[in-house]
Amino acid sequence: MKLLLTGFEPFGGQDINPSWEAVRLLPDTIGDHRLIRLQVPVVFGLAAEKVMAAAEEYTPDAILCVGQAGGRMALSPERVAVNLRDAAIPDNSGVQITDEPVMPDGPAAFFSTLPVKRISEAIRKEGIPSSVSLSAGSFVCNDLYYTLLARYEGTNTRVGFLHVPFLPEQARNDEPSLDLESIRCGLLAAVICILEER
Ligand code: PCA
Repeated sequence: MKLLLTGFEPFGGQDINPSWEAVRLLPDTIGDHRLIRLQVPVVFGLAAEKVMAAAEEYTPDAILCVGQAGGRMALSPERVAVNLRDAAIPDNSGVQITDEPVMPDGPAAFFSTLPVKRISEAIRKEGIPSSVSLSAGSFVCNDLYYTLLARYEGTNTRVGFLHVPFLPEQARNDEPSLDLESIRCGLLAAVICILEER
């Protein structure tokens, strides 16, 4: 099985993004399985273009995108992507999009085609905090997730999204965070769960 695993570049004035830091620590292979890792720009539209181009090249069986969700305490598989671009901050191209659809003629939402509850359980079994999240928000993570779910709907390519907390060095005041080793360990558990689904 081939799994395309993506993480984001830093955004919002930060100089690190735990999603890419964790993705880059995973190996290229697990048993007979291949992991293709890709860093993705935090730019509306462009993020999905880059991931779809890589997916055309590598024809993965599944795509797991990982993103930072500051303020969360747990690794959270996302159940739903919504047809909405509504950003509280500019993306990395400097543009702040509000109240627009991802796809003008698309459905309101798509559900994950990876098993969010089983992935969350697999992470918790490693002793890492995890809970299923209903929505990936309305910024670039959701934009990427929605576009991929639309593109691969009805195909054999399954698509999921995992949000991860801040690293300790990113958290201000009493914001929650998780160390990189725990995030890496939880992500690995999620990946193994996806690989073993087949
Ligand atoms: N998190 C943002 C975009 C990039 C990232 O890592 C989000 O949740 O939309």
